[in-house]
Amino acid sequence: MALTNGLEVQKEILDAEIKSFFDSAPPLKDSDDISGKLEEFVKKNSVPSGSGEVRRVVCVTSGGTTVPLEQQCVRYIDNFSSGHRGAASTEYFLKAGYAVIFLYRRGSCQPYCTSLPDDPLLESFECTDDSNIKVCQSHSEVVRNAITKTHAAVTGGLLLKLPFTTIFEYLQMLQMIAFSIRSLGPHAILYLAAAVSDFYVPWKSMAEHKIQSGSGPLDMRLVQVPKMLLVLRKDWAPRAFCISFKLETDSKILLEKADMALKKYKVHMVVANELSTRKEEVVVVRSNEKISVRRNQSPGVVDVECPLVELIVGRHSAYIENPDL
Ligand code: 9Z3
Repeated sequence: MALTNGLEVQKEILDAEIKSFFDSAPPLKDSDDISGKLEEFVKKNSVPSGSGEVRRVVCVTSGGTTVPLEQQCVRYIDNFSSGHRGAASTEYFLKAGYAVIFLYRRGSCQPYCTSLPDDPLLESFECTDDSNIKVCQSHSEVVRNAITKTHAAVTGGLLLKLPFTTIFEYLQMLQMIAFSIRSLGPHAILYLAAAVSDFYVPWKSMAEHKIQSGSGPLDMRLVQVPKMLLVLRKDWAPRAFCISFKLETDSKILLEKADMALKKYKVHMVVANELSTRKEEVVVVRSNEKISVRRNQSPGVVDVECPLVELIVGRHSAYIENPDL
């Protein structure tokens, strides 16, 4: 009884922290537009296909959130995430027949675009005369692939791309998405590959204008971002198949931390990865199994996300069959 009360008190504190985070966050500028797009997307993908199959929907989060230091933001804290994991995974989920809500950091990697050159516009095209531009032969295949596959997925209503920049935008949008996919029950997946800031400056205590230099060291207090994973699991979308990611730089603590996250947040799966080897290997951690997933070295298979998504689709199918297991 005492323990139950203790947990209840902890949950109440967390709920209060989360409420305060959302209440004080700057409101999303285009929230009506986003909810309209989400509603339409989920509605379209809720209709069973001709074969009677219900379409599965995955929300892939991708790239890193920023932490603004000024309300009229000149400086911010950022992180390393390129968004490659999220973009590549989106391609494999689409290939597996899922509809994808791609919640991505503005300017980060995009599905079907990961093989484009670093400066796609300048390196892929050339001007043939004053009025004509053509794709360079060397890049025509990847440009064609990027354009046709993206357009097919978006116009077919299978890919909804929603950009974020700050931690405030990311968490507000994640909550909106979780609420909108609730109705899909176990057919939905939350695949949380975005690198989310652990600390932030609360909007109310943030300087309004550019912080001035010249008066010695900068003294600034960052507070912990409330851990939303638990409420995401319990309250926002309790029946969705939930996959979080754990990143560490020290391989000695990685699996232990992934295990802790699995138990603490009650997600269905934690994908553990180490910064330096994240493109080669990840470990899928579940309550009853730990599976190492490696990038296939054979030519033509380039991403670790290919076998990772394949494994997830299998586990998701089992979950749909029996969500209580
Ligand atoms: C990941 O661990 C992703 O796999 C990466 C992918 C960000 C490493 P890239 O975008 O890299 O392809 O360059 N994402 C989760 C990172 C994170 O913030 N995890 C939190 C933590 O480790 C838990 S939610 O504490």
